[in-house]
Amino acid sequence: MNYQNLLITTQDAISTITINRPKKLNALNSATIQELHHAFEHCNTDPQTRVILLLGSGDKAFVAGADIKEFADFSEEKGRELAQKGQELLFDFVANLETPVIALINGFALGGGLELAMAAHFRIASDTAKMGLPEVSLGVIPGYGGTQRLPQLIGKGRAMEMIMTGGMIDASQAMEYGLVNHVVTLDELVDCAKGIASKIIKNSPNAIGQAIGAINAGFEDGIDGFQKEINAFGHCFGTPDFIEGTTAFLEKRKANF
Ligand code: DAK
Repeated sequence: MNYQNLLITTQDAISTITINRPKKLNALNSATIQELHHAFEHCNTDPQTRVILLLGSGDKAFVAGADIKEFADFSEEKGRELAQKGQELLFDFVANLETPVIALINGFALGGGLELAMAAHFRIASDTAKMGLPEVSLGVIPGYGGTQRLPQLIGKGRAMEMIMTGGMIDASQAMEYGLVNHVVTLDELVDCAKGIASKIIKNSPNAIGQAIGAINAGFEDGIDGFQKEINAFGHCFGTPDFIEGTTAFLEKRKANF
């Protein structure tokens, strides 16, 4: 696919998807959401890709939210329909990918931008990053999973405050809240993510995909996460990765997944 709003590179089993609308602070319009869906689907099925990094172009923003111009005249029905579609196409889609997705928050991550970063499996921020869910200042609420994922990540009280005030927190506060796993300088951001990705790549991709599914199950209503873990655990025993992992250990060599 010829992307208008994304740049994608793949090197050393790491694919980097860069949202490339710097003049609009990488705001998510519907075309970008469609392209992201396609890019994530492509990377997830690409045998050359073992980890996906997601970042925003430029040094100012990861994503400054959903494109306000686009949703300014939505009706109730359209808002509901697009929230559903957006979650299926992108936010839930990313959260449930078997391939690990790391969001690199390199500046503003606001509204839909923070929701996208929260859909990733974990986040690393630059010390210049600012994060918030300012939707209530526009008369709406977070519509791409923010009311669910923010309290899961930082706790209910903190999420209530962030969503009600619509304010921004900086990277160090995000670190204290557990919203991001690491804070580094902007210059170090990509290298830091690649260093973590290179550790992930040494492990079984099948087991990692199963672990993501089991962890996510614990946060889904009506699903028994422990049972999901039992089934996923059993599934691992029937895979070539398990044979390679255990054989390599017994032969005192590194596994080659
Ligand atoms: N949408 C569209 N354009 C945006 C944008 C956004 N979210 N954020 C920034 N831009 C554009 C600005 O309009 C400006 O464009 P030009 O005027 O140059 O053409 C350009 O990016 C540079 O922005 P600024 O000139 O404002 O830059 P500053 O450094 O002065 O300020 C800022 C940076 C991040 C503080 C400021 O740009 C800002 O407050 N941006 C808006 C933040 C925001 O409120 N984001 C939206 C949150 S609400 C939905 C589901 C979910 C959502 C919506 C619908 N459905 C299912 C339908 C989610 C909603 C949200 O994300």
